[in-house]
Amino acid sequence: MTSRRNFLRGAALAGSTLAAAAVSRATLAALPEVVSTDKAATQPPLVPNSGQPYNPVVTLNGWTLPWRMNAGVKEFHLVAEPVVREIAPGMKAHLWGYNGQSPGPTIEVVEGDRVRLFVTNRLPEHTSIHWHGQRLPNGMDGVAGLNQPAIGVGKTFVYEFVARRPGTFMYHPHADEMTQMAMGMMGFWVTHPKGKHPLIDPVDRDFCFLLNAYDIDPGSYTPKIMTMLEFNLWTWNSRAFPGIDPLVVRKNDKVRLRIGNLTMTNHPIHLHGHEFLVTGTDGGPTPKSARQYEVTADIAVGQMRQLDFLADEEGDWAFHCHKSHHTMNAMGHNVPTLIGVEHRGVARQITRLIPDYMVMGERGMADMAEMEMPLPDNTLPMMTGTGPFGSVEMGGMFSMLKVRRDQKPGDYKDPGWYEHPPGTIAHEWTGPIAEPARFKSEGGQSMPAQGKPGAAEVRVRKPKAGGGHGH
Ligand SMILES: [Cu+2]
Repeated sequence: MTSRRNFLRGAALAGSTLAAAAVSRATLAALPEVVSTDKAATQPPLVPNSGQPYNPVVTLNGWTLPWRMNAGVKEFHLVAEPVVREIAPGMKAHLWGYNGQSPGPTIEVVEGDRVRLFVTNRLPEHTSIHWHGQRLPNGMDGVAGLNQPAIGVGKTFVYEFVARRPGTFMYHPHADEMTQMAMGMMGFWVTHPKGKHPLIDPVDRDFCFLLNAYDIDPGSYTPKIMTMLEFNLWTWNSRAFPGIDPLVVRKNDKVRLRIGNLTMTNHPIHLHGHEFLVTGTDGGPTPKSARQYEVTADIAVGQMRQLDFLADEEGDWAFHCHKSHHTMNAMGHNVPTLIGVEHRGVARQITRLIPDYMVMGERGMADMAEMEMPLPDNTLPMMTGTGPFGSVEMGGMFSMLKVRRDQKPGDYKDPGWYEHPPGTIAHEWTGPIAEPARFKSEGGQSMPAQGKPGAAEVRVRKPKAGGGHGH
């Protein structure tokens, strides 16, 4: 962050102190300096130091690309290149991205801005960039072969257009998309309205992230690019819980969430404790008459959604994809359901042949979260996040909305776990428990048994009292 701020400040300083016009013309004729980061932490919002003012977005586990003004044009420089991305502590992936990270940095502009984007290709194959959702001249749309020749290895292309409508957009290659998007090439784009907009309310905190997915075999680093549906890492901005930062807000903040989906399936994104309005879609702001309160927004492949809400309930609220497989990290999916199967004896026999054989799932999968299992190097536990009351039994597309009354405006630091007011936590009941009884209308008694269970009858196996976690 500091280095990028310094770059901007440095650039402004150079313009003011070097009087010779020839020098600045020479400087501006060159490509904008490449700004890059190797960090996966959420960077503070980039407050604009030129052009129209706006409340900048916070890119979850990401950052915003600085620009320079060149004769009234906002100039950005994206570099497509191989990157190393930490998916979560304990696992790094070899991806392709932009300016040191996957996803690439967020591009943030104002409606009516003329934007010039230099794109340098440092990949081992050609690429292009499509500015997903934008109104622009056809030749700037970025489909290699259709709208432009592909950007060859080592080449730099220039895109230039006016950001005509405000809203939430994405960018991604439109050349060998299957490979390049499976490798993590994508980024976010936000166009703020110029001035007051009848359908876009100002907010206190504006978060954005992309839904993406990878198929990386346990113990390896590079995504499999042929995978169509069976991805094993479900990520937000190429991070999996507990690597995804919480969304930290101040109580009674107006909050906006901008989410784009560049995976191969839809994601019902679910927020606890609050209702939101879908205030924007792919086409821009939603008419007020068409908005309704929701707690889950399904975001289809290739879509962007903008969700607004008032954060008026304090606490640590879960925020996640509601497809329960998407809140899991890498695992083998070909695991039979073993709930209720006593297989310790079998396991003992197998362990003689295969020393590392693991028994899993006898009582459900929750045991997995607490097991200290040996994992291959560079592999995340399947569900691994821990909260103040123990394992959260989640991975993947999961984070938290942390609402605090004493969070300072503009402060995004994690405030730690919520301290519940006395008497507001669900707790174990220790009083008397009545015997189960039938409703009177059903005869007031159990059904009489119809003979003995047959040999093939399914029987309920209940865990022994107190024997829940014998590890
Ligand atoms: Cu999902």
